[in-house]
Amino acid sequence: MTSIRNIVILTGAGVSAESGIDTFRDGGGLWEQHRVEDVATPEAFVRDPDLVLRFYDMRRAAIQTKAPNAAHDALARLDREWPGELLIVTQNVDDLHERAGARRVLHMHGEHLNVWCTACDARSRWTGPLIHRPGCPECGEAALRPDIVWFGEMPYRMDEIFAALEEADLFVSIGTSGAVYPAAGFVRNARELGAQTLELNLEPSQGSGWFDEARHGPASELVPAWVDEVLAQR
Ligand code: BJW
Repeated sequence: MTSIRNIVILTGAGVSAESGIDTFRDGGGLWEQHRVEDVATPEAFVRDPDLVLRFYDMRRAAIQTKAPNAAHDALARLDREWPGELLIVTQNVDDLHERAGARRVLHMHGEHLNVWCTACDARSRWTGPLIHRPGCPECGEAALRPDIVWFGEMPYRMDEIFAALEEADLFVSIGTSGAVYPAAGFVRNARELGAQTLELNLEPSQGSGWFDEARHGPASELVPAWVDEVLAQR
């Protein structure tokens, strides 16, 4: 590994799989149990809000019973100890990076434990259900929706992500299938901007061929080993 200072890490559902949170596209994953267009689009929310709210109430409750695994712990250690710039861009809507202690985390697809008021535009922390149409903590209107980026909506904080990619010496993608854009395109953006690129995933992702190096296996093994390696060459 040549000298690196600035790191951007993209994480996906595979990082949380060993914590017991379902991925989307693996066998038995969420999209085998639910049609995307029924639960993860703004049109679905207009068509059948009860179905969508129940789906997210169930998952919001479930993530609160899960705990970070060795991959989250290792990334939190890297965040604490890495002296250069570091940004963990996560597609995950759970809070396991933060519960492991990571601070430099950006949730590009939103967060289960936030709600977004479509009346006053406020975002608030929320741990309970939404199915009974509670009022917004800020304005009182019963206009809350999950603060999740659905298909067709713009992911969050893209300017910050691209600014970090421009400065990155190393881009690492962990536990993501490379099926969903714009995140799936970050490896190509990073390469064009001059970064080295590394994939850590259970199996080759859809974009595996774009990475300078790919290592395959469970995140709970690959990530701690890679973090040891990168911290050793500080
Ligand atoms: C392990 C493991 C272990 C398992 N260890 N690994 C046609 C072409 C191109 C793009 C489009 C198109 N038509 C539409 C689009 C755009 C669309 C899109 O990409 N669609 C594709 C399906 C084609 N994208 C959007 O709409 C996005 N918005 C957008 O593009 O706005 C316009 C724009 C333009 C330009 C710039 C910026 C913006 C919004 C996408 C929103 C995604 N939202 C979701 C759902 C949230 C709701 C919810 O949570 O219910 O976010 S989709 C779902 O997929 C979720 C995830 O964050 C995302 C990515 O999934 P992820 O994390 O990769 O999970 P999996 O399951 O796919 O993969 C897991 C991987 O882990 C696997 O590889 C396993 O092998 C591995 N693994 N165990 C290590 N133990």
